[in-house]
Amino acid sequence: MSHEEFPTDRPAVVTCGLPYANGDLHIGHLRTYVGGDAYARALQTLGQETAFVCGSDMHGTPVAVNAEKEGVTPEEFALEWHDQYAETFPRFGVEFDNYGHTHDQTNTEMTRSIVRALDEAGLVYERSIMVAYDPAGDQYLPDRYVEGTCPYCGERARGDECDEGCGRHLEPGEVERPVSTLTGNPAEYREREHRFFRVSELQPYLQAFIDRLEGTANAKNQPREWIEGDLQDWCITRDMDWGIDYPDGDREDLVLYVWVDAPIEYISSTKQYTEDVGTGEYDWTKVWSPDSQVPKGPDETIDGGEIVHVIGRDIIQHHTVFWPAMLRGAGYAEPRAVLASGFITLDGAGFSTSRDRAVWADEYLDEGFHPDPLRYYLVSYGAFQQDVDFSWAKFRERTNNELVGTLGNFLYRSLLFAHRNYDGTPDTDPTEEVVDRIEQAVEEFREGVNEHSVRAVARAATSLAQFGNEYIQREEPWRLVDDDPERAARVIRGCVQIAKAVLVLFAPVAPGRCATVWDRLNEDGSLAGTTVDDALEPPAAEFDAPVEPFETVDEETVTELNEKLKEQVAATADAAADEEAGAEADDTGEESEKLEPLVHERISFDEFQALDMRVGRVLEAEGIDGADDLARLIVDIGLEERQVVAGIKQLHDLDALPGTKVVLAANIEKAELFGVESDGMVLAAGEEADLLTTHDDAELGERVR
Ligand code: B3M
Ligand code: ZN
Repeated sequence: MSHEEFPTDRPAVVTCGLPYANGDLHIGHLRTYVGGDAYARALQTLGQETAFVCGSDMHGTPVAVNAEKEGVTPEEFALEWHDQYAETFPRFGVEFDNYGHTHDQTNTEMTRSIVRALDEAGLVYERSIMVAYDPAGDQYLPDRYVEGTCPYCGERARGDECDEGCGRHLEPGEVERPVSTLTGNPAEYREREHRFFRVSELQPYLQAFIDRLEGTANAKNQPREWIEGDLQDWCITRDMDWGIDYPDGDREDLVLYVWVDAPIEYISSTKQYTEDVGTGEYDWTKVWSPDSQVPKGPDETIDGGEIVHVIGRDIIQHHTVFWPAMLRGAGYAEPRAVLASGFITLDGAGFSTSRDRAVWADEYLDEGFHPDPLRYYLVSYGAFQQDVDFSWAKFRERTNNELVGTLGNFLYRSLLFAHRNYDGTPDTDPTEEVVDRIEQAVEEFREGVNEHSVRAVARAATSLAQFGNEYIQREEPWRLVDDDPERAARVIRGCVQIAKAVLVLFAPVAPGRCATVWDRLNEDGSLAGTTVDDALEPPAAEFDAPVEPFETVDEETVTELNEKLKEQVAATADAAADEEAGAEADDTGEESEKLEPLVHERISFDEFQALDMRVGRVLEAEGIDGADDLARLIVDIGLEERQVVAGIKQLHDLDALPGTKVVLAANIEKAELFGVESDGMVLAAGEEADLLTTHDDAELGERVR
């Protein structure tokens, strides 16, 4: 790795977080893949030697749990999804140089050799820990087989991840009040011997590493809290059958934790790429520097290529703490940059695969849309690390205004004018103003890549097209052709050059449509092989009539698609209700598996009275930055106003909340979540956080008994 500006003379690899091979992809999933693809293409456009790799994540409980539901083996289940992903990505222009999977031989061997190396370096030890166990199901409950309460923030959490609260990785045994997701019964903790990776020993290294790391601000800043705090060792084994066996038959009863072998696929996939194209073309060892001597000083690095990881922001800790620790411990080069994307909401609320509240990847294409407008939306709507909302109305607005109105309009009108009046490029030079403006766009593109911003890369091209429109409008070549033909030719010569540059610079974002326009220009090579240097190379003297690169989306389509989404969600809700009704009819008097069991321990009336609950009214509601689910509310409880934090960000329309009457537990201990003090708790029922209210005219501040 270097910290030189891109392009450098080392090979680069761009990777994307591996999708779990466990279900359909929706357009929310595509953000990191499209972002990674656009970034890898932009590096290549700068002339940087780059491989773009990924693979399916086949192991772990996310796959095992879903396979079990379908009644098939995890291997069959995961391979089927793997094949589907391998087909789907290219349909969105996401073209990996290699797309492997974590269960293949390359990754199995690579994983074992890395774990062995960590072991040999004295970084692995065994210790006894408490792991969740389901006595009714008679099995251990790793990761997603158990749920409970996060010990750090008090939110509901999965066994290995506080997915609804603070986002931390949780170690086995950490989740409080564990419940088995298999049977719904409370789980017990039992003692087991597991293997641990001494991450704590690498603390000085990780501190130096995080100072060097480039990428989005969230990836550089969030890990400090973990690295500089009490860095815990990491349990790298699980009580499961599905996964990569612990090497050398050492612990036959355990497999490696999925987060050990998953990132190693980044290396394996790069290696497979080299095996495919040969070391002369791309050498994975120059990137990852396997089996290097580990330097002593934390500031000394292992020499390697430019490794860039593109991920979702929920897996920052894995990529900036555990992964670099594994690489260092085993003697591999470290990542140069981590780009962590924000999440995507749909019409202001979260995607929900179980409720079919999603725009599925296939569905988008089946509607007849080209992938490029979606790529543009995903790349340019917000900064990469920001959360972004998708709606069909906004999709239409951006497609029509920016892609059709600015880019498409400029490319089509200028190239058509050139073709009709000059059969192609007029035989003269562009003005200095035009050349300078193209150079400026190339510079903005280069800066965008070096700032790890795909959005800035997109903007370099769109603002150049905007300039093109202004230029042609100002110069009015259609008037000049008769009055001042020489000047008209120069203007159009400039426009063709701008169009060529726009295509080169916009291709990372919209590779398909840009290539279609490019192919009409009679250029020698393909657009994918061009670099920024080609932006100022003279265009071909003759070329064909252009095609319109982008199509407008009409209003009726948006209305239809919104209706369809509503129907989809309602149909799934009806099906779920039918299923529930059926289950109730079959009910033999046992408690429903979906409901938490009743608490049998009784409390006294006095204890109940100790809880001070008041009628309140929401005055303000806003999402808390950086927290997926939390919102900050100001609630008027008659006697005073209270600020409270509630886990309702994804479940309610926050803008519509002010004015709503709620019930607030007023004497609960204060807490601080994401730096926001919570002074009280609003009461809500169930997973959807149905807010409790009063139905007559109870006044603000009245007590609830
Ligand atoms: N398979 C998916 C996720 O947690 C997980 C990523 C692995 S990246 C090495 O987003
Ligand atoms: Zn938490």
